[in-house]
Amino acid sequence: MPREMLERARQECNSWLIDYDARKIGGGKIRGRYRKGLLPITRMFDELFVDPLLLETMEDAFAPHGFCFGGCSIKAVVPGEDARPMHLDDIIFSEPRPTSPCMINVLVALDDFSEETGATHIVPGSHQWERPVEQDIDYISAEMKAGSALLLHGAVWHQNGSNKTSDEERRALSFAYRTRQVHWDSSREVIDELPTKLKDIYCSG
Ligand SMILES: O=C(O)CCC(=O)C(=O)O
Repeated sequence: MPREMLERARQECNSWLIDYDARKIGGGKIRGRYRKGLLPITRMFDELFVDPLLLETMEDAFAPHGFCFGGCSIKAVVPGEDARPMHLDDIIFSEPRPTSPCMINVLVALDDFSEETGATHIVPGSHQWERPVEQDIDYISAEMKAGSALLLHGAVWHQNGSNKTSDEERRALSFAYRTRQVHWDSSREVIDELPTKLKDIYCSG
């Protein structure tokens, strides 16, 4: 993410985030923060969604069926928040899934991702496995500096790590591209407001 966009995002995203019950380390609930459906709220990231290198990568990953843009959200992992269960994102599409990946999630770090702050855990090679997701399994941590991006194949097993710090939030912008083979509902009003290049790749069913 360009530095200027990163600075603005870090400042402005706090006013977008809303509270929800997240899992607390050791059990119970903690006040988590997230926001789904950012497209109606800001035009700040439109340029990023149509970044030529990203689009080229998606062309390759989703060939020959083509792809579309599937929306954007922000999620914070707050101090004391536990890891989410290990999962894969393609599971939201019903079986049999027409292709793999059905989606690719791009996670841009708005704060540094470290093992302490809850960097994403990834199980290498799991996108090729057909067995159910296991929780107790070796993983690698996607530690990265703010502004860096992680591309998650829809079938790869992953989870956010737990945030073991007392005062360092780990926020991430997350946006997805999906195969055109899967139907997706979207709101016409939002689509009409998008810049042409983004509108062209927005999932319209
Ligand atoms: O926030 C993270 O590190 C992982 C995000 C995640 O699990 C997801 O988008 O499905």
